[in-house]
Amino acid sequence: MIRSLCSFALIVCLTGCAGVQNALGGDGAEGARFINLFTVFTVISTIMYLLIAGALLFALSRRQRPEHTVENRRHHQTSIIVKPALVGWLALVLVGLTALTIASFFTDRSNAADARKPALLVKITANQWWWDVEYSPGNPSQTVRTANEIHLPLGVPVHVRLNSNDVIHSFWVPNLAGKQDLIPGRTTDLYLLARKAGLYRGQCAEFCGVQHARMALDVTVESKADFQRWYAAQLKSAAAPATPLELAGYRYVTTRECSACHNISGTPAGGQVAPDLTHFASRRSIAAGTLPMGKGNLYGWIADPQSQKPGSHMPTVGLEPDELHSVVAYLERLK
Ligand SMILES: [Cu+2]
Repeated sequence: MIRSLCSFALIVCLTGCAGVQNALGGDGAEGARFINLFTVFTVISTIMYLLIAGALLFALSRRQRPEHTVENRRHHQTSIIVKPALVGWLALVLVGLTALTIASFFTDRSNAADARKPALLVKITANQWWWDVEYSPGNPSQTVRTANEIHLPLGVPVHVRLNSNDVIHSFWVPNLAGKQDLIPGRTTDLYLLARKAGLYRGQCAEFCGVQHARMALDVTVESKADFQRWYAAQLKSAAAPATPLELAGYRYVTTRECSACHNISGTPAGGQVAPDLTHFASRRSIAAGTLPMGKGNLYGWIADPQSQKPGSHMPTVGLEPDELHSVVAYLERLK
């Protein structure tokens, strides 16, 4: 009952964090365990606080009584150390601290158990200000590369291997688990076990430059069958252009400035320093969560990325209107 009330009060207090980016969501195994631990800490700390406040008020109320002379108080001070109340209080503190230690220990143990048998390896490399994502099952022909999104199969333990290409970032999907830093030159690890299907939002949680706030990650947790379908689609090469306009866009994107930075599998575009665009239009957002995926936003982003995300490494190329139309048409084809 107390636990439910505390959880409810916290949720009401933190409604600003509700939804797809909610540290109290408990939609991942680790996240749920941390909420339980947080609840235990809150309840025990609250009880301790109320007891201390009560004892203080009690002492103050007695102090104001006229019969409590200085001499009487001295007598009380020397005798109080043997009073049962003090022994009881020390025992309560000991029990409280022991309970907190045990709860922390078992939470850590359970998290470590999840990490023993991961069924999937996802390599995530942070860049200013986007996420490079690679699914590496061990067989190069089965490797999938995408950007600014991850898909996770429901109930499957996933090993996320983290690196950074420039500065320190932090990977955080609040609904699923805690934060983990991405450090240049050093690999760090995180284990995710999603327990509820849905769409979530990850966010870089370490200030990493002027566009730190626009470094988000779309997370889709889906059934194993849906995940396999998505994975199979991602393994395919990019869709071929189907109309003259798309063909013009294909020619521009794969032979001009775009191809120097972006990779599109099955085409001459093989750049490796910007997000992979092979299935770009299947994603939910543009530029690491900066804009929702859609024709209007695509026009705005490609025509003038610096006005949407100042400081981004995506340059303003200066396309002619007909070039812009064709590039947008081709990119929309990359489902
Ligand atoms: Cu960052």
